Amino acid sequence: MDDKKIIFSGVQPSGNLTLGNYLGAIRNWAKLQKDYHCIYAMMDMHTITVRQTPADIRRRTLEVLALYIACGIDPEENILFVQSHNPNHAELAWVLNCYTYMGEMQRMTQFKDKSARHADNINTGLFTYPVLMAADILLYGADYVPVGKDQMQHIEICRDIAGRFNAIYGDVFKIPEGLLSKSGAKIMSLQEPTKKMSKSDENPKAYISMMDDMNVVAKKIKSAVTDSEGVIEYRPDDESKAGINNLISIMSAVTGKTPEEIAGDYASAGYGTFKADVAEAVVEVLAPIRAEYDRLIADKAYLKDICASGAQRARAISQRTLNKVYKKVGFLQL
Ligand code: ATP
Ligand code: LTN
Repeated sequence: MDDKKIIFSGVQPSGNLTLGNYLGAIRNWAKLQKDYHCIYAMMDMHTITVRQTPADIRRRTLEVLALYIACGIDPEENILFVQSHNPNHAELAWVLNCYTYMGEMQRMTQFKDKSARHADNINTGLFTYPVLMAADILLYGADYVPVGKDQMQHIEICRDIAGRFNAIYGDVFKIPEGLLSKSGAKIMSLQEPTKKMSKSDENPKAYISMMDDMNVVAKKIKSAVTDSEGVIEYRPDDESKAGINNLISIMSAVTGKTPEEIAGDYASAGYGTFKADVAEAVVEVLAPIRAEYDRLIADKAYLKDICASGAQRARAISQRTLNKVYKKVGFLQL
């Protein structure tokens, strides 16, 4: 094994991936593959913390994989697999549950958000979601976990759990670090720009799906909520500018220019012109990905082969960690 560091990340196949998922996560994963050993998973076990339609999870699992590849992630160089295809995740999660405190889980923002949104189904899986996520990461000895800002709290708790376990049993887990992308770390809803763009938003106008037709993408950007001030300025701390700030961030993420440069370019333009240009720039980035995705999703056998070999490779790595953990906690070895 060379001395390249290990990256682990994943998304849940719980809805059509959005521009937020792409700019905040997947695009960066593709960039990291040159310098790291990368392991990217489809987190299907996490999706059932919220009620789902089984056929949708199945279909979306392959869609997410096709999208990973369409975004430039090489399935030979990296390990791509489905979380539920490697039983080690559930096994380690159980052990880690016994080293995690109720109070820690109660503080999690995502738990608070999702239990408010799904008040009729506050299940214990939703509560211990971060423990399964910690298991995902720790099994592979990941050095870095590239995620959007909203997931940093879960990385912190993963580090706490790993550190606690190591303090009792010695150096078992590598302590991972979260890796935030420079631009696009938090793309906001197009309809309520103080909320993050989320694939599970009930209003489809709030997000740009990677599955949207290009004319729909353009239409959604053009109807994004802004303000009545009518000036294009980047004021990230001013909530009344949340809509414009968000469009500037999106433009910055797709063009590589800084938000200040963009605000300068459009200082004397109207919102209509600006929105049309943002729409064009976004479509330019998404259209080729979409074309490649359409080609890949037609070949289910190829995608399933990748899942099968990915799971095998993933398991070979994670089994070593799990064996060590089982031994340390005192489970009888034969
Ligand atoms: P859900 O709405 O179902 O909770 P989600 O859209 O937040 O899902 P996840 O599967 O939770 O998507 O996230 C996948 C990855 O995409 C994570 O690394 C997350 O931080 C990132 N991400 C999600 N939404 C955004 C966003 N709006 N901006 C930037 N990154 C995002
Ligand atoms: N919770 C993450 C998805 C996720 C994940 C992980 C990301 C599950 N396990 C391990 C990184 C590492 C999310 O909702 N984005």
